[in-house]
Amino acid sequence: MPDWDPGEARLVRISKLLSLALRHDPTALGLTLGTQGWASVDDVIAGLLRTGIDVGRDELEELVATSDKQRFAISADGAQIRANQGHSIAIDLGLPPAMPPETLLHGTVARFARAIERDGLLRGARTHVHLSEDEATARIVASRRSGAKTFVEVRARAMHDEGFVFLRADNGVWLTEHVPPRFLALRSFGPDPT
Ligand code: HQG
Repeated sequence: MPDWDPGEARLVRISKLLSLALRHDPTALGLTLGTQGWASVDDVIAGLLRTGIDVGRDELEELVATSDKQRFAISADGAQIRANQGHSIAIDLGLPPAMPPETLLHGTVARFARAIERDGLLRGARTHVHLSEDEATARIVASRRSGAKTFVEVRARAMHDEGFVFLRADNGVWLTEHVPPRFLALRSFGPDPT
């Protein structure tokens, strides 16, 4: 028995390729993204096959349904797939502006804290700053990086009331273009409940 799970490794690999193609570089799977970031499921399956991964439609649908962060969505007619958030290419997801809760959180690492307090939260390479509704999710986002984890509390409702636009992606991630320093405060995570 291998000491890693070949099934899981395969799904992670597919998920990473989908993230790359549907958020950043459609040519990675030979795709063209249509309006609102949708790509044809048939094209995605053909693109994966060209990279040596033979995925059936059912398996792809299962991956989308069970993805831990609900990164992808399949259209109601089953013909199209898109990333719910995380894009660096300019995609209008067609989401309506939404009223955020009083506060939203952004998981990050302590080494960015000083720059964040100075410049606010910047979207970097992505189209938006990504914000979470709860501490558990912010902790998962922060854990993608090495070093001490920390999080930023954003006075989202106050920003909204001043005219900043917030979108809520289909997986519950909140998106906004920039969080100025006056709306944020650095916080420490409590003890990890897991
Ligand atoms: C940091 C993942 C210095 C910011 C997650 C973050 C999310 C600053 C990094 C989604 C800064 C950007 C996005 C400033 C922000 N100075 N550093 N002024 N402002 N930063 O990956 O939010 O797993 O682009 O704190 O779940 O970490 O890919 O953004 O550390 O939803 O599906 O700059 O990606 O989803 O990093 O993650 P990212 P993020 P997936």
